[in-house]
Amino acid sequence: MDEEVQFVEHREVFIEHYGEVPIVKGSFNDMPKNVQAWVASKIDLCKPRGVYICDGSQEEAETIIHKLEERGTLHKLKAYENNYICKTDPKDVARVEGLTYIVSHNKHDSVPHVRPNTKGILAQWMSYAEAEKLNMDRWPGCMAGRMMYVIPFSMGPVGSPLSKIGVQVTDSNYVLLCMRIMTRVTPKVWDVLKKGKGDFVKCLHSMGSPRPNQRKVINHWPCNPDKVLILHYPEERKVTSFGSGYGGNSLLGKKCFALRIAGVIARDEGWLAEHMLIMSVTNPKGQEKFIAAAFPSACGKTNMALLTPTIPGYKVQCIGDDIAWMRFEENGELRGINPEAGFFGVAPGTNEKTNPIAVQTFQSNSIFTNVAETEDGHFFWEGMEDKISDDTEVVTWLGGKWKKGNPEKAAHPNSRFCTPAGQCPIMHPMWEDPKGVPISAIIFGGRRPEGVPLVLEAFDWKHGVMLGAQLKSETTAAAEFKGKKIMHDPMAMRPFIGYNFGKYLDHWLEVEKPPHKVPKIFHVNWFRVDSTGKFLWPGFGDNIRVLDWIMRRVDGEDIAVESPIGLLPKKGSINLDGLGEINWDELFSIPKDYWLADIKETMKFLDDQTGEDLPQVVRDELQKQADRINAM
Ligand code: GTP
Ligand code: SPV
Ligand code: MN
Repeated sequence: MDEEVQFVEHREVFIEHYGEVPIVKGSFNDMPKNVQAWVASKIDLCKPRGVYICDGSQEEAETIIHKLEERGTLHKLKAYENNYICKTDPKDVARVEGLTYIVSHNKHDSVPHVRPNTKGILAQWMSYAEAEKLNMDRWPGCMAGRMMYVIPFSMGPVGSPLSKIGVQVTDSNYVLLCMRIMTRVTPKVWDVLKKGKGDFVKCLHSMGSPRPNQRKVINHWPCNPDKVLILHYPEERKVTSFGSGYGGNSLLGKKCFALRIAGVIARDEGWLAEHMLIMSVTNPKGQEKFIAAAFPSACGKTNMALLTPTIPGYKVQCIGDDIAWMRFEENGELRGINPEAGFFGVAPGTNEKTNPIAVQTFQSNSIFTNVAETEDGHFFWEGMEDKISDDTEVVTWLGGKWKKGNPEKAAHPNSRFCTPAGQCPIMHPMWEDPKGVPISAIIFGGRRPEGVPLVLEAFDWKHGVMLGAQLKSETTAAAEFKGKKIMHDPMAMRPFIGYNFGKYLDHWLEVEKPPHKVPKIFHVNWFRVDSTGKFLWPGFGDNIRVLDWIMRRVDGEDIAVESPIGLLPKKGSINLDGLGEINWDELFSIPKDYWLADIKETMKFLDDQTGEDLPQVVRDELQKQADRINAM
């Protein structure tokens, strides 16, 4: 028995009170012993005024919402049923990648051997000693005067062999409300833990704003921007996140657990935890395929997962919009689940034309963060201008007055809707199937205004892994970066890697072994522009045309031609009926100068960033690609 467990048993007399701290809801005793021990140690550390053990019930949601409304953190959007708006401190609006670290005993378990004078961007490492020092300056007493919520949750359907369990401790009830939407919050996970080995991922979160307030609280959104620190301890399956209440920083089931920690578990157990949507497409012949797609943050996963086809006879159904856990079955088939239970989607740009399914999904029971509001209680953001008249009064995310034509942004570019996936009208009947769905194709993509064709197919798995490794995209508002520049985002995982990226590529290469049947890999780009800056491809619902081509390729149809960078569609093999003018030649051109410069830059980037850890197979694939481009 470890020390923490002994400690709790010693104190069992204090159940319903832990020391001086009342358990205001739930029972300590109902939790598995190892959870009790861990929570106890966090009470001792954070010194909350009470402990609230969540049960996931509707009544619980109502109580918390009521509290947050009273305090002013949440505000009801009166045009809808059970929709709320929340505005954060303007200093807490996106993931903070610069303050996100992996802590491990051996540095190179976490980060690759970069070449001299290179700043690694594929995860940041911190030593245990440094982490301990920074933690001591943050955690002791950080929940003084606040309630500590204990959230039992499952990533994936409760009890599925593909699912994993977490417990999040947080002092933010906004986080609790979002976790209830994004994950499966239920005390049933206690039973799963008690029946099984008892392993759970430990997720500790605090806004870092003890009472009395040291810092002026803005928008009823306590946080501590100067002390944000998000640490992952893969060896202990543990996350600690301090100072921010926003999205991926605080909903710890999401990026911290389901990608960074799960990535390490997946490596150890032989599966894949990826920043991917999963969707199903059924063609007019009634043939269905499941497709997984990895695009960097704010590059179109939610939109594609909820796509409304513009060509007749096609049906799209959604499994997940952000994260995929995928495992090879004994028969070699790759099957995937969506570990999440909700969508935390980018609001701006979402409207009845671009994403009608998302709009239908978040008509009720949803939380909108940093969007604007119209005078009659509707949400509003950029891309919804058609919905309001010239004199509709809008209150911006910053609280200012706004009318159509005002050049300022009404909503923050990273404003988000948080909505239950179960409400989505096109969820696939198998979306919660414990066995997952069979994956037939994997797609990578990014925002590439220049040079990169609409779609191409990898020659084989190894080439596909290289295509994933060389993924790049224009920066977006999902993280703290300012301005637009093309940035490498290998496998769409740059901000979410939990271990040495070279080893991660090794892992991807290793899964191609008998009896595993690896899917075909593709690369797409919806964002290429012409010389006037206009998108060459209409995107959104019309992306079904590209998915149709991909499905036909999976079936082996002869509709591809070789190019130096992969297999391109034969001219005319993508259905463009009813689209009007599409400049095929420009959309698929591969300018030699561009690609020569690009492959050179990519080779240097991957060599600088992963050094000796870059798998030789990937080096060879890069070299072969460079040779093919040279010979163009
Ligand atoms: P995260 O939740 O950050 O992981 O983002 P995501 O990958 O789910 O991106 P999302 O689908 O929310 O799209 C982000 C932005 O890209 C939105 O503003 C969309 O309007 C825009 N977008 C999505 N798909 C397309 C497309 O096919 N073409 C164009 N031009 N824009 C798109
Ligand atoms: C992303 O940035 O990829 C997101 C949003 O999905 S967050 O939850 O903030 O990570
Ligand atoms: Mn994402």
